[in-house]
Amino acid sequence: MGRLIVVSNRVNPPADAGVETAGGLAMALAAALREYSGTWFGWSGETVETFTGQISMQRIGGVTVALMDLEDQDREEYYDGYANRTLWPLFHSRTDLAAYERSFDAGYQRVNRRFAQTLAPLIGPGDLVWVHDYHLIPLGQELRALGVTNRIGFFLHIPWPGPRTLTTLPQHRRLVETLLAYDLVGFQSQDALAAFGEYVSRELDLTIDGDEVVFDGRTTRVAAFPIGIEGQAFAELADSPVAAAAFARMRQSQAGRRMIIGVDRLDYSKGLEERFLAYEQMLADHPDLAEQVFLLQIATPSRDAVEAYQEIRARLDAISGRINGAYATVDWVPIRYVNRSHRRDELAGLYRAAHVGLVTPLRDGMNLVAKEYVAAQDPEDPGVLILSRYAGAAEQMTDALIVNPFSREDMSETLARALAMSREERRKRWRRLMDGVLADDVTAWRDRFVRALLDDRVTVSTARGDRSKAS
Ligand code: ADQ
Repeated sequence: MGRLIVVSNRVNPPADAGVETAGGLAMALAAALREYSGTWFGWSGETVETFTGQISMQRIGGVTVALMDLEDQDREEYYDGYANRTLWPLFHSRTDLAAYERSFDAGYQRVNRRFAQTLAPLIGPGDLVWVHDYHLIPLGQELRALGVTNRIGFFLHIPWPGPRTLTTLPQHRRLVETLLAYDLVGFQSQDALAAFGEYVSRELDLTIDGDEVVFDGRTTRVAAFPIGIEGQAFAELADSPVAAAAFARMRQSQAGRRMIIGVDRLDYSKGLEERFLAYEQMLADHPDLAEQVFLLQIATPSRDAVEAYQEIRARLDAISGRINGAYATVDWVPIRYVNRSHRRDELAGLYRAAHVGLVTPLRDGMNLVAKEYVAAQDPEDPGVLILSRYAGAAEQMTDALIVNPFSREDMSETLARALAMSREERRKRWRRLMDGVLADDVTAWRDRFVRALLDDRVTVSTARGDRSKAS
């Protein structure tokens, strides 16, 4: 094969010494690119007055990075607009927050065309193109329109909505048809794949035969490729000096109390409001637990330009303040709510110091925090993972305590159960979870996708216990 060209909205290769801060996805894609001597192409995050299509090439952490600038209007209509205010809420089943504006749609099409025009000259014979996420769904079709015949794959990091939800989008049909210009389309979960299948059958009158769907004379292969983390490396990070220091500092400040941890981007899909209220419910239902536990919620603000994010932030400030006001004593604060971002090794130490990992999104493509929490645990004395049934990760991580994030009662009772769980049961559950995190890691994910894109007829279904042979 030729080179691997990865395309995503933003490009985030780890710097050489970036082990502490770069995310698992960035590390894995960077590793893939090094192996295939590839290129990572995307938006620089910068804007210029008039789009030029000029590419700035750099080598960062052993990876070739190709960046282009966009215009202010592109940022508003394509990024803040169609990506963050239309597709993100819609694909997370929040039609109440989804804005359907014609200018957003036009901006989305324009920027995808700009990506295609700028990228096409970089693609050589035999190169594989791997496009990432909802910002760039039409990119494959735009490249085809420019005559690119290479194999092009697409991976969706977020959920696929149910057909009724998706049809609220005025351009739903066009959007899905553009997806069928790819050779391979990957989803995070069987649930997302099934929802996609339902849509194409209902709205396009197409059937997925095995893992193939034919549209307009072209065959697209569709499958679930659950993403993983660098399990082994993250476990090692939890043993690093920075992690050990964070762990020790935390344990000291805990004063014998048990800690529940939540780590999320500050986003309405993560169920933070419901989580705070369920924790409050637990304090009300189990007065014996007062002063025995506390919740550390780390929530890094994101997408501040979008109003819905300002609103959720204000609501969380208010709810955490109210709960702390109602329950705190002179030497105990029930919720420690932190808006800072943390180094990855520090985060690993904090995960390890927590008796319970509370991961309760209302909708989530996968959720990597659940996997990081497991990887960071002390094998001798691991904590308990509580996981939303609506996270893609719930399909694989069946040894977690699975909850309904919309039910305060369920979450409150599950928290009490987790806090009381015997060490024996914790170890048993953790071992099985950890085996999964190590086996289905980010390298396995990447290799499976790239092999499938090369049309190597190998295992593509990776839901645990469902390793069926394709074709
Ligand atoms: P996200 O919605 O960003 O990702 P998630 O999978 O949980 O959600 O990944 C978040 C990452 O950011 C984790 O690696 C976490 O450690 C890190 N992080 C969060 N808060 C942090 C903080 N305060 N400091 C430092 N690091 C922090 C999208 C989809 C997910 C999907 C991923 C990958 O929404 O469903 O799992 O992509 O495909």
